[in-house]
Amino acid sequence: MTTNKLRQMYTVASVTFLSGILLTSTIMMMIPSAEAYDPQPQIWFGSKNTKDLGKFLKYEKYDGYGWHTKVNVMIYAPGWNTDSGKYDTIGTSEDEPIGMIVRNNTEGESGAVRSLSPCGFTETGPDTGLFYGRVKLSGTDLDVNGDGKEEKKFGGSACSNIAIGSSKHPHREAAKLETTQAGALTVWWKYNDSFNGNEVVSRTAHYSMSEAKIEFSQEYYEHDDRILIKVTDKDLKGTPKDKATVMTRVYSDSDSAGVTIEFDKKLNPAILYLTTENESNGRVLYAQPGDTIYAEYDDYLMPPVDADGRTYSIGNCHSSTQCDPSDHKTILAIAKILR
Ligand SMILES: [Ca+2]
Ligand SMILES: [Ca+2]
Ligand SMILES: [Ca+2]
Repeated sequence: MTTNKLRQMYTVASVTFLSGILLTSTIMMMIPSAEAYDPQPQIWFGSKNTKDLGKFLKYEKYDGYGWHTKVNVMIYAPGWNTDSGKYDTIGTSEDEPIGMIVRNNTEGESGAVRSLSPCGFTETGPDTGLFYGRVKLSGTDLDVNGDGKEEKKFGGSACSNIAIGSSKHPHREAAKLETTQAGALTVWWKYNDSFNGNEVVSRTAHYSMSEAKIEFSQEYYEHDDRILIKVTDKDLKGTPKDKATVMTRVYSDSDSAGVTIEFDKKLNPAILYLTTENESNGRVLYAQPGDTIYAEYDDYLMPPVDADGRTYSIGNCHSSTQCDPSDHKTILAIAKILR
């Protein structure tokens, strides 16, 4: 055998040896330990309140939640379905807690960081291995409409810990956490507290106040048409009753003072009529044929930065009747009155 051939064989042998090591270590990594034999738990967030995983995952969502809304959380953990005949629970103990934390983007604001645990989840059915909980982002008391007075009944942070007995089922509300202008919610579950692993699954979603929209029902109106004005502000929708008065200022080229119209609690479209003869009053606006009409809404619940790059901060309340004004944006809709 020549020296050359020897060297070649040596090279081949070492490659085989090396790949042998790699293969062995790959296999070793793939062999599950006895206690982690079940599939690794997984966690998802979604905007749909459903216990059906397929439907839930169609509405999977981690961005664009409002400051005052609900986040649905699903945890897949077949190893914790210990009794196929009953609804099991997870995350209720100090050893294996489900915890939640909210971080707000502005330090020092009310509810800036809140961490809660343990918050229990229940199985979606007796034998599913899927566990479900709803998290309420509860907002915080603040002046939502710029009148200097605080709107109450927002806020509050609590875990509905099913282990210690709670009136609220986790499918309705596992926890609620206080939120402000924008930030993030993280839900985590420490599912293994054994000596060789602090194993945790977690997910994070981002939330923010958002810019409102205002629109007329049509671009052009005849003078005797019924006019509808709609305000869409996700930040006020679904808030408890009697929270805040939401108004729009409506005016025309012929009457720049115009009228102020109040929306109902559900923010249903407001109705407006036109007159060419009388002064503006109530829901009737003085306008001449050919005028442009205008509807304005002041949004005091703005995101930290709007689409144009302008920044907005939320004011603090020193008492319930003394609030620093928040930065606001005036949002405008226009329509044309035909001749
Ligand atoms: Ca079960
Ligand atoms: Ca107010
Ligand atoms: Ca808003």
